[in-house]
Amino acid sequence: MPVHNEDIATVFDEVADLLEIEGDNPFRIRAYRNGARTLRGLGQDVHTLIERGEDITRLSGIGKNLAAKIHEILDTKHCRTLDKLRKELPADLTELLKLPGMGPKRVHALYHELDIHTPEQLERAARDGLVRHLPGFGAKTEARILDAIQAHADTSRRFKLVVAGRYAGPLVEYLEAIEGVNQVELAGSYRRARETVGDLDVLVTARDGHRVIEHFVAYDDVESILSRGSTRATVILRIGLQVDLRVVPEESYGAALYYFTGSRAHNIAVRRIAQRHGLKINEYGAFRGKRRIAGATEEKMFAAVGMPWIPPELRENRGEIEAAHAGLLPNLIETGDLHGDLHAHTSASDGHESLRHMADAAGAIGLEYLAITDHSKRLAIAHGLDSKRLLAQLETIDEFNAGEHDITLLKGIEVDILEDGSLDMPDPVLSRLDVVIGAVHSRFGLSRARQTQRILRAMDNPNFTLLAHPTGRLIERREPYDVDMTRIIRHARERHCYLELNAHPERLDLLDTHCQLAREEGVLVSINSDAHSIADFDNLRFGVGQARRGWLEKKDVLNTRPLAALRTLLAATR
Ligand code: DGT
Ligand code: CA
Ligand code: CA
Repeated sequence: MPVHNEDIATVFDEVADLLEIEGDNPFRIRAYRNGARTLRGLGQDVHTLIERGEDITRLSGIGKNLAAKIHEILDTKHCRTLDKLRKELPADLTELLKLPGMGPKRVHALYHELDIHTPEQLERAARDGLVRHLPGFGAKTEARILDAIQAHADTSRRFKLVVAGRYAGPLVEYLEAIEGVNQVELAGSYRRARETVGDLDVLVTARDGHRVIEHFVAYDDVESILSRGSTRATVILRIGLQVDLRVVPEESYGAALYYFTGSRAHNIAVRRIAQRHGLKINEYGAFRGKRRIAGATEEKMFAAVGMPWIPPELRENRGEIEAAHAGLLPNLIETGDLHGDLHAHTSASDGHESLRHMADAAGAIGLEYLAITDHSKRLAIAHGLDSKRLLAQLETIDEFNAGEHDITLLKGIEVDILEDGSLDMPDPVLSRLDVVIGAVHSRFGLSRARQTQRILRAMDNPNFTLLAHPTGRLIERREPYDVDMTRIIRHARERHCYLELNAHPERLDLLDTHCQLAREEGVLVSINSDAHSIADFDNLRFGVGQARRGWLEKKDVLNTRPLAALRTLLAATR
């Protein structure tokens, strides 16, 4: 079982949380948090670096102490510091941290002043009006806590698709290696490529269910077993991710895969249609009376209800059933359709690699072109470029393109859209670029009217090509800013500019429903990696997954065009 950066970062976060609850030294706490952030931002697993003989104390935020902890976790899969802290503090305290608005500081106060360590105790104390008197609290906070406890009862943690994938991949390999196992397939929201998953649903075909379940619950990464039977089991992995496993016979494979892929809304709508045909469908097959008329493949299941196979990403009951009946299903884009990438950073701003390395890496995965789009100067924390530094970069790009390479670099910038809608770079400089990506990085809290106006104005600049990460949301971390996306999409059509689908797994922004809208309005979408490191080019496949959820075909996506055709489209924005 490989240990991933995410595993180690999770340990460091928990250590930091528990130290803060104990009231430990702030520098020590911050060191763990910085270490976790560094690990999450690394392009590759830290054990790979170590195997290559690299000195990890050279990574920012990783000193001798944390490096030793990393080695300890890699070698023993344990962290003694964390084990000790967990023994010192009541186990439920971390449950309190999961409540929105409840940081370690507040948990510290609740624990030390009121001896509260479970959500139930907190609820009681809040109802009794005891919480408002604590330092850093108040009557409003107390009311919010009560709301949060109630809301928390019916929503639990979801995992980003990329994170779930890191645990799903090795688990599938493990299951495939079990004797007697034929197929192993991930179903559920993971197969539909939703941006987050609540749990993993794994389907296995095998004769001997017992044997598969025995092996499954013995998997090294299983922390606890919630249930186990002869054909199904549910476990929780150490990272906290739940996995549902079902074992079905070969002849029900298609039916079970269809049923457990969902979504629920899609399944219910199709089941209704089946009933009209006098059929019953469940996870074992499609039945007319007692006779099974389909079940071995998904295609046959769909055929039984008079439909062609529908790609999993569309199964949300958002029009796919009607489209299937009418023969109007989209021919969805695939990763291989992409010819280039229009958004990447270098070490000139906040990227980790030189321009040359980024270009070579993009060429190596078969891209025909790559736009270099570092930040503009307003984004000071990202070391954004002013005109002078940008002009120097343009010369480097000319030199690169004059050499013998498989890939062509395009000149670009990710320019800040300022609060009044102007762009953070003079027009004469922008006019020399191939790609001008406008981005909102500040004042997320503007009113809907002002935020929308700000973006429309930016699009009015004739140099503006592409709107970066259009809603600004960070999955599970930051809500989208409030804008009128319909107006923005229509304005993009009028101004002949384009929208980005930012493929960074924390963003996946455009949202799927906005992709659908862009397609209906005839506005092209560019699926961009927003790469800050070489490994980030892998983001593109998540972007394609999201685009497929948004019904996009090859023709709807700007960067499926070969370079010559792309240049024509980029010029059309001016
Ligand atoms: P998640 O895990 O919250 O990200 O979302 P899903 O879609 O993976 O949902 P999950 O894991 O609860 O169930 C997986 C699929 O199994 C779901 O999409 C549809 C199917 N399914 C589960 N329970 C039912 C049910 O009671 N009725 C129907 N029609 N389908 C169900
Ligand atoms: Ca699921
Ligand atoms: Ca499930």
